[in-house]
Amino acid sequence: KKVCVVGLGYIGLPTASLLAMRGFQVHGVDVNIHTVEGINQGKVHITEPELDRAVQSAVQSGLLQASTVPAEADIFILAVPTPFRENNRPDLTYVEQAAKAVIPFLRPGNLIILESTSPVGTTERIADWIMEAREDLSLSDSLLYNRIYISYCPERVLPGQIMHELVENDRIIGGIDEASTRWTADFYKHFVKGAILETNARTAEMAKLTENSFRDVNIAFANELSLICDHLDIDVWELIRLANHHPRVNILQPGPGVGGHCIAVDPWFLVDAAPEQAKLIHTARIVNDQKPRHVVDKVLQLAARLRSPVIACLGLSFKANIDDLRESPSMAIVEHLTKTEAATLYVAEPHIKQLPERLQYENVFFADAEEAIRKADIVLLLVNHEAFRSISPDLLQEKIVVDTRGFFLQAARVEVGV
Ligand code: SAJ
Repeated sequence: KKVCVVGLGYIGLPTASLLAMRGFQVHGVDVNIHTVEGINQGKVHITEPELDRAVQSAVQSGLLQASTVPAEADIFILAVPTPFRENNRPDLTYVEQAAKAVIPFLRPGNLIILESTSPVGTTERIADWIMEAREDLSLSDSLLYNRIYISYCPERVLPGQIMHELVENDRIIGGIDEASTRWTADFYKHFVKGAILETNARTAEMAKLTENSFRDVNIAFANELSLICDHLDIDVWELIRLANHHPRVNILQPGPGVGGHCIAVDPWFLVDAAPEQAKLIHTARIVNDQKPRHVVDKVLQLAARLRSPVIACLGLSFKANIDDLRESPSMAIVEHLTKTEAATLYVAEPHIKQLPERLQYENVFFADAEEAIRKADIVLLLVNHEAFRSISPDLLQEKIVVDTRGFFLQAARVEVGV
């Protein structure tokens, strides 16, 4: 069977290479010509463990090729981004463009699967777009000779563990009808070891939004606790560790805020769809979005007590052990501190090679972690990278430590644990 994967990003490219490794003929599509040319040479534009080897062997085997235009296939997978606009409303432009790009290539019997995180009702809209454009196709089982099948199957992989989770995670599949669900489930069984859970398209769409909102609300709870503890002079990390000994309590970890392209975005899709009902989810978003501001205020208060303060900022990525700086609260915090010109900053981020352009100011220097700490009065830990584990606790003596992740807790004299 031939599969056409539209969108060769964090989800599409791993999926395309995995399918090729399972023997499918895969035609990958991306609007970015550099991405396409790179992939055709076996090169990968994304940092993700094991992905480069998978793409290389898929391209070498001849089963994966990339292009800027779709081609005829049996199955089409749409894996494009669904960002949100300034007003917190979902932006379906890429999904619409991807769907409309494949419509001319559809033949009776084809299956279209949407994997992009999408507002409830998007899969049905794709069906409408197809029916508007192609009178020769139908969605009815009674017209089997020209029917096509459409499903939603949300991706659930965690950046940093994509190749593993793509195979091992359970998957939810919701078709626009039972025949679509069944065919999609049969297809995923070729490469997914986890359970395949069948439902309808709207429930599957809602499930994805629910999963990320669940995590956002729970992180907001932890972040709110960190604010309360700061106010009441209690160590939030010790508090959470103790509370989690209760058999039915499992509190997540506070941090500098919530980043990434999913958890800080998806809850807005629910708020947008049901503003009257989604009150808790909305508030959680606000709590998490305000956390970086709180960290900045805390650090500025401490810096104001010093003459020509120097701050070591440890970590820029949106979470541990990755190099992704997009939508990173740590990045936002450092950028803000930079602009206030209240201190000299030494920034350490072991996963990148140089200071990002946005931080290139006279008062900001790129350094390794230990050098940054040596130079600093205040040490601001933003990301719990494994690479920071080797930092000697002695270095932190006499420093003011603002540990947004509770990382140095055991090792240092932690003055503030925001
Ligand atoms: N974070 C905390 N405290 C925690 C856990 C996370 O502050 O206790 C922060 C992280 O530092 C990061 C943000 O939350 O800034 C999100 O990180 P994450 O590791 O929780 O999630 P993502 O965004 O990398 O991936 C999520 C996953 N969803 C869930 O765990 C429910 C992943 O499975 C999804 O596939 C992905 O979103 C997606 O694409 O939707």
